Order: sequence, then C-alpha cells, then structure tokens
Amino acid sequence: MSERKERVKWFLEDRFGLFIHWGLYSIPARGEWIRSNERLSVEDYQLYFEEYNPVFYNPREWARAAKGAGQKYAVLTAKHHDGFCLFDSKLTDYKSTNTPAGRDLIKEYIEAFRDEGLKVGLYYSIIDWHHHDYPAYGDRYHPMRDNEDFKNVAGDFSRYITYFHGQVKELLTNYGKIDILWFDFSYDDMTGEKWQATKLVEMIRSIQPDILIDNRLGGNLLSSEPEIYAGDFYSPEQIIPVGGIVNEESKPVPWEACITMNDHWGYHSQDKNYKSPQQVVRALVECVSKNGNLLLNVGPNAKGEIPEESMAILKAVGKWMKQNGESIYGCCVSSLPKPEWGRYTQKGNYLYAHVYDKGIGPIYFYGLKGRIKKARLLVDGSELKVEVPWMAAEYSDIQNGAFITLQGARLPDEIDT
Ligand code: JFZ
Repeated sequence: MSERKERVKWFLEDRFGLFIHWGLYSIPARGEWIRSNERLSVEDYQLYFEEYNPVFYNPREWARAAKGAGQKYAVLTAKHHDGFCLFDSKLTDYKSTNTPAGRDLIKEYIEAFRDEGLKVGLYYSIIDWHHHDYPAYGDRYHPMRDNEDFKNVAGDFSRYITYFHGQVKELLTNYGKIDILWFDFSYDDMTGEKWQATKLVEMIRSIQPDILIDNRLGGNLLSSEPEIYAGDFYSPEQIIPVGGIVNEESKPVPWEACITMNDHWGYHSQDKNYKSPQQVVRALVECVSKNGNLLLNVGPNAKGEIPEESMAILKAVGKWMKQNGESIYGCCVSSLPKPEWGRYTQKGNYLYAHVYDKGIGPIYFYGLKGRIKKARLLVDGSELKVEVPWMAAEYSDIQNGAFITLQGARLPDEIDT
C-alpha cells in the first residue's frame, strides 16, 4: 500500500493531462464506437485499414499543444476496442505499420512527448472486437452480437489472454519508460482474474515497477486492502465525483476524471458541442479542489490533426494555466469548507480562492479572521486588501470571518475565447 502512495506522488502533483483517442475510426469520423454502434463487420471496417494514412501526424505538435495548455502528461490509445494497434506488434498484422501510414505511431508519440518533457501513458483496450479468440458470444457490446452465425464461432479464450499479456509486454519492453497504463474496461464477469490480472500485473511491475495503472482491470480500489491489480487510481468518466473519492476507511484514493471536449472521444466531424474554455478550467479546478486530476480528451482526425476547436480550447486553458497554474500543481482539497462564491484549492499554507461569483463587494472568508497574512491576485501578483467593511463588522465576528476587497480586479476565470 505504501508503494502505491510513493508511485502516485508525481501524478498528484501534476494534476492535468491530455487524453488522445485516435485510430482507424477517425476516418468515418463518427466516434470510436462506430464498429459496435453500426454493427460493422471486420470486412466492413477493413476499408479504413487499407486507407489509413495520417499524413499530418506530427506528435511533436501534439506535445507542444499539451505543454502549452499546462498539461504534464498524456495517454494515447495504443489499441482501442476495434483491436487496431498503433504500434508495431509482432503478435498481429492488424497494426499501423501494415497500413499506408507504415509507421509505428506509438513509438513516435512516446519519443516526441518525452522530448517535450511530458510523461507518457498508453491506453490499452482489454475488449477486442477484431481478435478471433476474444469471446464475442455473450459480449453485449460486440459488433457481431446480433449475428447468429457468429455466435457459434467459439474462439480459444486462453489464446486471447496470451495475446493480451504479450502485447502489454511488448509495449512495456520496446519503448523505454512508460508512466501510465490505462486499461479499458472490465464488466460483468469479464473482470479481474478472468484476465489473469494478478499474473499480468506481476509481469507489468517486474518490467516497469513505477508505472501507474488505472482501476479498470477490475478489483476494488476502495477496499482497505485492494488486490494487486486494483490499480493506482480511480477513473471516473464524464463526471466529477461530488465529494472526491475515499476508500472504505475514509482515506483519500487517487483519482482522475476523464472528460471529452465535445461529446465523443474519437474524432466526430459533426459534433460541435464543445465545452467552453471556462467550463474546462472550472472542471480542472473542481477536480483539484476535491483531490483529483483531470484527463482532458482530444480526438485527432484521419490526417492526424487535433481539431482546431480543441486546439483553441487547449490554448485558452494554457493562458489561464500560465497565470494561475500555481493554484493547480501540487494543490489539493482545502481544510476549509467550500465557499459560497467559488472553490478553494490549497498547498500548505497557501489558500487559492477561485472566485466565480464576486457579488457586489468584498469576498467573505469564513473562519479566517486574523489568519490571512497577505492576499494577492494570482494573475498579476497585486495586493488585495484584507479589511473588514465597517457595516460587516458584526458578521465577521460571528463566524470569525475575514474580508478581502477585490478592488475592481478582473477575475482570471473570465477567459477570452
Ligand atoms: C470507455 C470506452 O468505451 C470509450 O470508448 C472511451 O475510451 C472511454 C474513455 O472509456 O468508456 C466506457 C467505459 C466503461 C463504461 C462506460 C464507458 N461503463 O462501465 O459504463
């Protein structure tokens, strides 16, 4: 358990990462679940394999965009549910090196992101809609689930396990240090030891002892003694847990919320329902204010470009992070209750007040009377006065509160878009 605590240290410090969903599905541009949603066969999907050629793929640009946004790590889909591998696996022909791309896209990603000083993570789908030995029968998500003929094709499940473990071994052996392994996902009885998870994680830790693993292999990370394969962090998806996440002993559990910028993970050409940079910044602050990380997703297109709307969001968030990153990195939940005007993040004796509603006057700090040494506006370092407005004296006495005057300051959250 203490080992778990040690290896997550950098992760809890860094707080903000980039999720990248990219693969053959970026060509039809209707999201990464297209094979399942539209019940496409391997043959239907083969067209995309034959034409996959992301001519503008330049992971260095991706890395710079992430860095510019203030992100410290990234996670890229080495293989998603469609089974297509973005790396040069010896265990399959279904890989990027056999498409017109002809490149090991994972290798290039890892090198570029490392070079730019970011930590690197790999997403690996346990679900595999391409592999013959992956049990299609009984898989309620499988593209062929309604196909009667297909239901009678029984694969050799143990061969799939060997393939799965073998590919994880390749990913952890061939590309140097990997910081995060993001498995996705287990459900019903397809979980934990069904994947021979103990053996798998022992192998992973023997190659890369410090790697962080998400909680989607199965097991119970909230138990006081989690299984070895229960992972290092919890992975809430498209939601920020209301009260953070604690285990059954009420001790904080590391977590990372992953969210999309629009309503899809993989590239979707029609989905323009993008969040505003302000929403994204507030999501990040909310995560940190509850002890969590944020993994913000982009879905590059068939040519390998991050959509311009996503680039614009990264840029605007980066502007905010440049001025206010101090209130994010290394910060966590405050010991004070959530203020009614916004949120707190805290780092030691520094309390960061994220003011969302400046109301009509001074901002009230419950319980801090006489405890504020100085107050500064984070955007420009300017002094803010800690003073009790004469009319408010009696209220401040009641709750031991302090007041800070904003002096007409423009709040950093009022981001330009
Ligand atoms: C999974 C993937 O299916 C999805 O494509 C994306 O990669 C996302 C980050 O992770 O989505 C899930 C996983 C689990 C559930 C729902 C969506 N679940 O258990 O309900």
